[in-house]
Order: sequence, then C-alpha cells, then structure tokens
Amino acid sequence: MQNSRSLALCHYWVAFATFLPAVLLGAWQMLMRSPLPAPLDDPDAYYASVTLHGTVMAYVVTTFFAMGFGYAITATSLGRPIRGAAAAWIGFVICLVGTLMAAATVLAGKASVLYTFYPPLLASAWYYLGAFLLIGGSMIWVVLMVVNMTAWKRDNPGRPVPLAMFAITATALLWAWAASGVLIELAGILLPRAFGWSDLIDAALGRTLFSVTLHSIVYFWLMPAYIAFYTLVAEAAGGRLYSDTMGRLTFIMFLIFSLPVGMHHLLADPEHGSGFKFVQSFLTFLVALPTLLTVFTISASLEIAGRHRGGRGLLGWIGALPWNEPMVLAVGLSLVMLGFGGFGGLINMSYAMNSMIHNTSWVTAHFHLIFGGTTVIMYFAIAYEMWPRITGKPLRSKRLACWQLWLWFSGMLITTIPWHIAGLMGQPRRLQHSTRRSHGGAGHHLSDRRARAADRGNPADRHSRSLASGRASVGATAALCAGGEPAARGAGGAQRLCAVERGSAHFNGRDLWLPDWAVLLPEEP
Ligand code: HEM
Ligand SMILES: [Cu+2]
Repeated sequence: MQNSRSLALCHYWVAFATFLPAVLLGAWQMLMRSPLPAPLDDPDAYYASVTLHGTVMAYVVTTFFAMGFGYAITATSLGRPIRGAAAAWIGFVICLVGTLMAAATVLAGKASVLYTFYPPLLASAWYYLGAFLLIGGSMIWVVLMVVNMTAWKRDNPGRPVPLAMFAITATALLWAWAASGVLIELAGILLPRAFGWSDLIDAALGRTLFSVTLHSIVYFWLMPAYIAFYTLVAEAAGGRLYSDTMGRLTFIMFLIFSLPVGMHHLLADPEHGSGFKFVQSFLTFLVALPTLLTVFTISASLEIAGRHRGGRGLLGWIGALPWNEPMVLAVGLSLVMLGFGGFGGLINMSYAMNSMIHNTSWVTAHFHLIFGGTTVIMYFAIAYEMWPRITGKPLRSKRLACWQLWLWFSGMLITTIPWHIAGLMGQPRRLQHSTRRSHGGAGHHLSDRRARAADRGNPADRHSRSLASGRASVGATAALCAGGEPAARGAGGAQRLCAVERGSAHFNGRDLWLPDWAVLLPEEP
C-alpha cells in the first residue's frame, strides 16, 4: 500500500511544483499585455513564456494531476494495492523525462510555437519528442486504470465497481481517445518534418488531427473536478450523493459525447465544409446534458446535507452548509464560475456567434475562467482532501485553505471579466502588447509579425472578420434570412450577410460539405 501512496504523491508533487512557476509566467504575461511597465519587455521572451505557461498548464499539471488522482482512487476506493505499480513508475519517469525535455527546449528559445504548436510554425524536434513522451507515457496509466478496474470486478463478482473507480476509468478512456489525435499528428507530421525526414507539412491535416484532441482534452481536464463533485463533496458536506446512477450516466455521456466535436475549434478554417462545422456545432450542444445533470445532482446532494444539518425553508439549507470545509466551499465557487463560463461556451460553440469572438482574447478569458477557475479550484480542493488521506497527516489549517480558495476565485473573476470584454471589443489573443504602442513600435511590430506567423496555418484568420462572418452565415444566418425578421428590420450585419450568401453558391447542398477553395487557393491578384 505504501508504494501506491508514494505513486500518487509523486504525481501530485510534479503537478504542483510545475504549476507554481507557470502561474508566475502567467502573471508576467498579463503585465506585458497591460499598459503598465513590465520587466524584460521582449517579444521572443513573451512567446517562449506563453508556450511554456500553456504547455505546463494544459499538459503537465493536468496529466500528472489526473494520473495521481487515478492512483489515489485505485488505492483508496478498491482498498487494495495497485496492480502494475512497476509499470506505473516507468510511466511516471517517461512523462517526467518528456516534460523536462519539452521545457528545456522552450527555455532554450527553440520552441516558441505556443501550446497548440499549429503547423507551419515549427519547433526543434526535442519539443515534439518531449510532448510525445509525456502524452504517450500517460497511456501506461490508461491501461493500468482499465486493468485495475477489471481485476477488481473479476475478484468481486456481482458487486458494482465503486463510483470513483468507474469514473476515473471512463476518464482514462476519454484521454486515450483525446490523445490519439495529437499523437498521430506528432508522429506523422511534426516529428518527421522537425527531424528533416520530410520537407512537407500539411497544416490543414495537422490542425484537424489536433482538433480531435483539443476538445475532448477539456473534458479530461474537467473530469477530476466532476469525480470530486460526485464522490467527495456529499461526504464533506455531511450528506449523501443524491443518485449514484446519475453519476455513472454522466461519465458515460461525457465519454460518448466528447468524441466527435473538436471541429468546432476550426469554425473559421477553410479546409472543412460548412456542413461538417454546423453538425459538430450541434453535437457540441449535447455535452451540455451531462453538465446539467451534474449541476442538478450535486445541488440536490448539497440540499440533502443542508436539510440534514437543520436548514429550513426554500433556501435555508444553503446557509446551513459547512462553508468552512474547503471541499464544500470549492464546489460552491466552482459552480458559480461554471455558470459564467458555460454561458460563454455556448457563444464559442455557436457557428454564427463564434465569428464575433474567434481568435480574440475572449477565448483566452473563457478558458481561464472555466479551466483556471472551475477546474483548478477543484484540483486545489482535491489536494486538500487527498493529501492528508495519502500521508496520514491532517491538514494544518482549513481556514487558510478556505482563504486561498476565496482569493483564487476573486482573482479569476477580476482577471477574466475584463478580459472577456476586451475580446468583445476586438482585442486579439496571443499578442505581446495589446494596449501599448509607445515603445518605439519595434517590439510591437515584431510581436505583430510573430502573431501573424502563429496564425499562418489558418489562412482564414488573416481575413478573420469578413471571412468568418461570411461562412458563419451559412448555418445560422441562413435561418435569419429565411425568417426575414432581422433583415426586414434593417439589422445591418445580418442583412449584409444575407446579401453575401444569396449571391454565392453556398446554398448548393453539395458545397456545404466541401472546403472553401476560394480561400485555400486564392486567385492571383
Ligand atoms: C495567475 C493566474 C494566471 C494568469 C495571470 C494567466 C495569464 C495568462 C496570459 C496573459 C496568457 C497569454 C494570453 C495571450 O497571449 O493571448 C495565458 C495563456 C495561457 N494560460 Fe494562463 N494565466 C493564469 C493561470 C492559468 C491557469 C491556472 C491555467 C490552466 C490551468 C492557464 C492556462 C493557460 C493556457 C493553456 C494558455 C495558452 C493560451 C494560448 O496559447 O493562446 N493559465 N495565461
Ligand atoms: Cu472545444
């Protein structure tokens, strides 16, 4: 059992030890983008920093945290040592080596490609190799979760698998699917090009493969938070889970619904037809179902706890909950951020509305709120809960833990609300300076150029506004045109869009499924 404990603890240590410097980089980036003077004001440093911050937050912190949580769940919920601990340690070392390799390459200034590493931006092969080892190494964890669950089931016929184990195994399978896109992209496109074995790089195929990863990965990040909702919150609040079946249903739904939706990250890309984009936009809405189910089940569980503790009346149970328990406080704050963030997500996924905010800082604000906020605040609460269980030592101060959660929550709201608004006003994301032009222009222009290079793989972004809105109109504005209402009332934008679309061949049913050749192969001027 000791071995299983150290396994979980070592993974947590890597997650939080890398989190700290990554947060400091984030704070510095924010200073660079603000009108305040920032130390080391240099565009190359900025892009290296955003690459490192993004890579660490999106891949390192999350993967190590989920793996550690998985091992902790296996050891505690199945009540027996982990099977395949030796393999788990090998996986840990592979992931760690990959992390160090990727981080060193970024720090050496040889991989300023941002965490999405969209081709044709190209980094040193060591960065891709590091990412490949990190993501590939975590597949050992995936196999071990499945092996441990099935072995327990075999040894305990007729008994249901504990919910936490069921859920983490679903998470592992989700991750295997999510990772497949980026692993194929790395092995088939980026590594051969970076090593010089091929001199072609198919940017559109690379982006498409990455999109398979890019949406399902967000549920991989979110899953530990949902597992805590279902398995740790009710107990911490002093009640019981309203429905175990709802929990199992939720995790199955996440697994199925998150599979085919990544293309909504390519809504402004020309290489896919509007029809596919519209279908994937629609499928994305389905993922709202398990989330609504969760919000309902968790609220009901909290209500049971609150009434159990003497809360009366319609809302009296809320006040009766033990808000000084880090786990209970975290779930409350997390749900508030999920409410705001979920609303923003509906805008991102809508084919038409996406064109308002595509590639603006709205997007960065959105995922900081829902990932840095909703998700990470639960990672903190899980650490406060599991660390004492693993080490056998009680938490030093619950009060301090609650203060930390409040501070993180307030900070995330103060950061992300204006960031959303700036995005709506058209502030682009991934720019070193967004408000200052006073530094003689040099830094600004350089960063501008870099940002344009970052978008080169996406020709649509170059004409982002007109193009995105033009294409977006095929789906939703088509309905507007048909209904005629807003156009008749003279809503300028919609009217113009209708005019554009009526004049084009887009309503030819077959064309809806073809790429936008006019953008991919522009005519000579
Ligand atoms: C102190 C808290 C944080 C601050 C001030 C901060 C700030 C920033 C800034 C300024 C950027 C660059 C945006 C751009 O150039 O468009 C950024 C990027 C990013 N942040 Fe954070 N961040 C923080 C915490 C987090 C957390 C907790 C996560 C996730 C766990 C996270 C994930 C990311 C990712 C994935 C990117 C890359 C975005 C891209 O490449 O477009 N950040 N952050
Ligand atoms: Cu997505």
